[in-house]
Amino acid sequence: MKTHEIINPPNLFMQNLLVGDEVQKSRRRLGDLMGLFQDHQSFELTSPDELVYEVYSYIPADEKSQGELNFGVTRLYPGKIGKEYFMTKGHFHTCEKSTEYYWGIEGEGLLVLMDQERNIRSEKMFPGSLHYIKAGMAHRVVNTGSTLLSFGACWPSDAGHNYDEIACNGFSARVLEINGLPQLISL
Ligand code: PAN
Ligand code: ZN
Repeated sequence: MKTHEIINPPNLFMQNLLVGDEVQKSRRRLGDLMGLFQDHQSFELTSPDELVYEVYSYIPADEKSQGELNFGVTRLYPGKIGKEYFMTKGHFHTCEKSTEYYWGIEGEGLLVLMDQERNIRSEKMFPGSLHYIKAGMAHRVVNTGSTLLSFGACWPSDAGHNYDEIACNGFSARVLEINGLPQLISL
């Protein structure tokens, strides 16, 4: 008879947050998001220090490793620039075959997806919503609520993030508050 060792896994995912020394943190403030929002005049009136979102990531393997997975939690704060809600930068994955899961933890918002032909679709996000992001789809999250929007993500370690395409050409639709309601408007 052989007794196997029972391992304690990293205790990182606590109360829907990622915490611990192995967790990488990044913050995006308004000053990091120049050019993202449509209304440049309103943007100029804001403080560049205002926090828009923070990303907590657990990246256990090298970015070039195949078959490995990363895990993250993003906390996107409520707010607007003019009529446009706070949102993540959004990106395509560099490896076009890479897929990803997002899931809603707290708050409400929209996941905006765009294919390479710039066709748009959007899914509501709420606690418990599950989103399978297919290969080749750019993805961005918009907080349409008045409270924090928190969501989880799981993506291949070798996916890579292509922000340039979105920085240059944007998404082909924006989420704006019109008559008090979020609307997805094609440009
Ligand atoms: C997520 C995103 C995170 C922040 O972990 O990186 O929500 O959004 P941006 O990267 O667009 O600023 C993910 O999609 N990883 O692949
Ligand atoms: Zn991604």
